[in-house]
Amino acid sequence: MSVARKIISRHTVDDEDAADHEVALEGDQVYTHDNTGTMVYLQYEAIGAGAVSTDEMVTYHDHNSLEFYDEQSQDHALLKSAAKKYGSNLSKTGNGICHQVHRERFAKPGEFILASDSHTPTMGGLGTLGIGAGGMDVAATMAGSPFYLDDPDVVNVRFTGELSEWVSAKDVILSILEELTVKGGAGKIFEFTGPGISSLSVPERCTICNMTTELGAISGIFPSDEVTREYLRRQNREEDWVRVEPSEDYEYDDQLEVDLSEIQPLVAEPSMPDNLVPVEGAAGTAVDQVLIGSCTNGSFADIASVASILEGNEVHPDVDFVIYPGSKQTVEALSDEGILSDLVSAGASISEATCGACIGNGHVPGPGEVSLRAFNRNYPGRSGYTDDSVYLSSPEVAAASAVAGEIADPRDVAADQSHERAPEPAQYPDSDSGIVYNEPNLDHSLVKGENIASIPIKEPLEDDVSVPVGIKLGDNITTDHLSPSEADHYRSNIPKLSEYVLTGIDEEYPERAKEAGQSAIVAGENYGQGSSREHAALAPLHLGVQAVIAKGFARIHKDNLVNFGILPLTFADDEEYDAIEQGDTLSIENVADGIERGELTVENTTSGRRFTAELDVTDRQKKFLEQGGKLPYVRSKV
Ligand code: MIC
Ligand code: SF4
Repeated sequence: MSVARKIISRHTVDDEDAADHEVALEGDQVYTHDNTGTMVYLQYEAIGAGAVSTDEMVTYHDHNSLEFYDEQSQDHALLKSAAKKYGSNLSKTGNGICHQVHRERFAKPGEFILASDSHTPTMGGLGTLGIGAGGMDVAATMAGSPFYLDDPDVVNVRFTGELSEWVSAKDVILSILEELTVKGGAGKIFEFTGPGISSLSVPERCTICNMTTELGAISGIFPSDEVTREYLRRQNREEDWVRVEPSEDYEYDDQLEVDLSEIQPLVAEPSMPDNLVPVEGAAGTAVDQVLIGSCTNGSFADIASVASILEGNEVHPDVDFVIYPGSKQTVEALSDEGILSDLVSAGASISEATCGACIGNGHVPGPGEVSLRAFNRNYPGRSGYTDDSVYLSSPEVAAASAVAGEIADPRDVAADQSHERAPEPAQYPDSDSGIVYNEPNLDHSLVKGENIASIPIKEPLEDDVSVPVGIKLGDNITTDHLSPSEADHYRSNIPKLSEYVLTGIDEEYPERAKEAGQSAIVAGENYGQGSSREHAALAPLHLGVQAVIAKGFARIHKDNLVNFGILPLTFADDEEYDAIEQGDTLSIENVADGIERGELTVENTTSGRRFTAELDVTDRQKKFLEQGGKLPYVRSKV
């Protein structure tokens, strides 16, 4: 078997509710954070379960750790109290980004981890299967329900050769993204093998797995080998190591060959991670701001590599250069090795270990400014400024550009510099001072400040639905469009959050949808790509959205729509998309019957056209749609 298949089969449980094409997986660990976690816990409370049932759970204060708004402090108070009540460990403000801290301190090879964040595949760098899901699905797994997954295709990416100087793991995944695009990974797990992997360290492997999310994939994974063992030894937890490798001559569902020595530095231009050009193509573009970090490039290795480019150089006077370390452990290691002071004296500024600017929390670029980021996403407006111009690259390209004041090739800027690829400290500092280990205490009360609204529960769908098209959208709509980062402080207050739905595209949409009472959304391919935030379903639900009719959906978002009772329909014939206009009235009769059959007839009463919309969901999910969501169903099971 492949590594992914081995882990899947070891975690598959018999479950009568799993469809034939699904696997029902039992989770070893779960984690959540301060952007999605309040909904996780409010739903967990509504389920009525006791202490968390997985072996380990961690709650991270990482996205909004800087607490710009008191609403975010209220979220933190709720999460702290919930972690104490239900028995989750808590990673405190400033301790670091969930995916980085989790791989440093908690993830174990061979295990299956579910978390309420789309970049959970980062765990694959350790030979751990990490999958991202919406908060309701994470709450269900905390309560002991399995996680249902469409049986994936496992695609083998076979690496040969070794990376050349100043080319890094980020360039590897960007080059795969260039080939496959942001929807190329749908329904797939990417498994990285071949002779080339022995030259890639665990932090480099994590960078590659992290951005399998941008491929739209379910996950990415490396084998757990001697490199993994060595990393865990440096983390003082070699006892967590087990070998997990694919069987020899295993035949994967698909295969890709990548010669690492041929990879060149790449840059993603605004505003999609697959809008890639070779660094020469973007070179010369003046930059106002350069940022390095996030769960993709915040490791010790990434930042030490930046320091070697800055050696003997200085940050350009016109550039703000900020480093966002991925964890407190990274800061401690950089400080122990004397790298921190080198960075600061060369002109870098060092942030608290947090997601920060990656989702528009700080360093929001101004009008006309160019921002270059060694992060993972440059969706429109994600930086916090609607008309932003954000480029993505490796930390090495970013550092060279910070020195040059314009996008530059590190092989030019650092031609005379000596460079060790992906350096690691002999031993990582293993102080857990940022982690609070909690035993469950069900007598504890949840702290709910005034911004913590109750979770919306949908009325079951009516049998005849007649609704206007509130908005017609194009391809690749992200959950950042649906639930914009500028409103992240309202993540626990869906009525407030709903005022921001799709405003980056059409400022009047929320008002229009509200006035209509009930409505539908029409969209193109890959609707709901990006983050796992179920708010991207909950906020439209609050505006009265009953159905989304699209050419295609991203996995996590489709599950989120079903979990909250919104119909995710696809056109049987994509040409029907062209015949619909915003404002047309769509009428669907016999909804219950259509849900059962997986096919609904839609009449556009404005144009007089009738067309077929397909509903590709399991029998279990049909029940959610009939009952108004997943919550009543899970509650009846625990
Ligand atoms: C993101 O990178 O978009 C986030 C913020 O981490 C999200 C989670 C969220 O929306 O809170 C993700 O990737 O799932
Ligand atoms: Fe945080 Fe950005 Fe990673 Fe999301 S992508 S978890 S916001 S660092």
